[in-house]
Amino acid sequence: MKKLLCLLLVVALCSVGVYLHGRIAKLFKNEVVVYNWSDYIPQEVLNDFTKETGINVIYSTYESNESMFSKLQLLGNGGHGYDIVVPSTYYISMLREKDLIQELQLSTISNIKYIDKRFLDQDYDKGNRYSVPYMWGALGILVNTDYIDEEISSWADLDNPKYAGKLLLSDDVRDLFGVALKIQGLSPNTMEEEDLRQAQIWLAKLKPRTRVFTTQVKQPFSGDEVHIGMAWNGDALVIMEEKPEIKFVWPKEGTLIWVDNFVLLKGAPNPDNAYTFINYMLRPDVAAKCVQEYMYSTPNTEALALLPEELTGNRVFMPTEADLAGSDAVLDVGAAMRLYSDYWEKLLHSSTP
Ligand code: N2P
Repeated sequence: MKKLLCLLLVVALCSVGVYLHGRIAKLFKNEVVVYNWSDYIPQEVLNDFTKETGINVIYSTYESNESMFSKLQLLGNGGHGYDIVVPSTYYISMLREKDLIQELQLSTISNIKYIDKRFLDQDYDKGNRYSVPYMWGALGILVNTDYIDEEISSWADLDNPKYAGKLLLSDDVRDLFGVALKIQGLSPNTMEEEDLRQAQIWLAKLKPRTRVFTTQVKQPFSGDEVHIGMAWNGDALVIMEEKPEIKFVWPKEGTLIWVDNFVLLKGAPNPDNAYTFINYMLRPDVAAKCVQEYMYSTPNTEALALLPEELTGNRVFMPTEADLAGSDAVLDVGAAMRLYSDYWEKLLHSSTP
């Protein structure tokens, strides 16, 4: 009997020990949980951040605003466990409406002073109450001149039966439909169903010739799986370094421009660490490192000053006003976003003619 009591006591003490260990570990867990676009922050930058601050970065990635948004909606404030996400401007108000993000204490993000005023206090987030810009870029046409002789200058040039099986189109819904709307003279921020129907007709014509719908363009282009297609300028520059026969074109109709931003989620488990992280990412040397790796442009003026002229003078990286003439910023279309998703689904499931 005595033996049994002793054994029970030992078991009880062990359980309490395990329980306390778990609680204490949780209490002292020093981390920040970041959910970001893939290929957007170099691992070295994350490691340096941990070295400097002692804060571990729990990092995971997504491929589109839509997948990030639906995941957050699905998990809700209580369940996502993330501190920071990096939506494009037009998703900031959508996240706000769903009550998924919280106001920032801008005083804790002192490095916001390095951000170009032209990127601050914009209509989509007056006073930057919820967001701080990270990087910006735009869509253009990537062409492998080893295979394609035609002069490419317009989005309409993608519509050529010669490119069947070698064409890549973006699966970023707003970019894809934005292009299809633009070449018909319609607004890429339209909220009209009829406009989207028109856009979808053009895309349905291209669909059977399309090798792949993706924003992950590096692999298909570097493996010569595709010869022409839509690509963001940063990815284009990375590919062109490896394959000089590939050229990037700013289409004459203009393009779609996006800016991605750090936001703090409601229910963020580590808000203080999140502020430290955002402030770190805005440090000019850190922002410059991110640019050098992924070749997207930065709104951080001090970071731009640290970059080589060879890059900042490159029009793929830093398009001129003329390159971007006729371009549009992608804007929040409110409830009409549903139409874009519906027509995208229709396009995906339409049978080929
Ligand atoms: C880089 C992320 C691009 C972000 N892969 C497009 N908004």
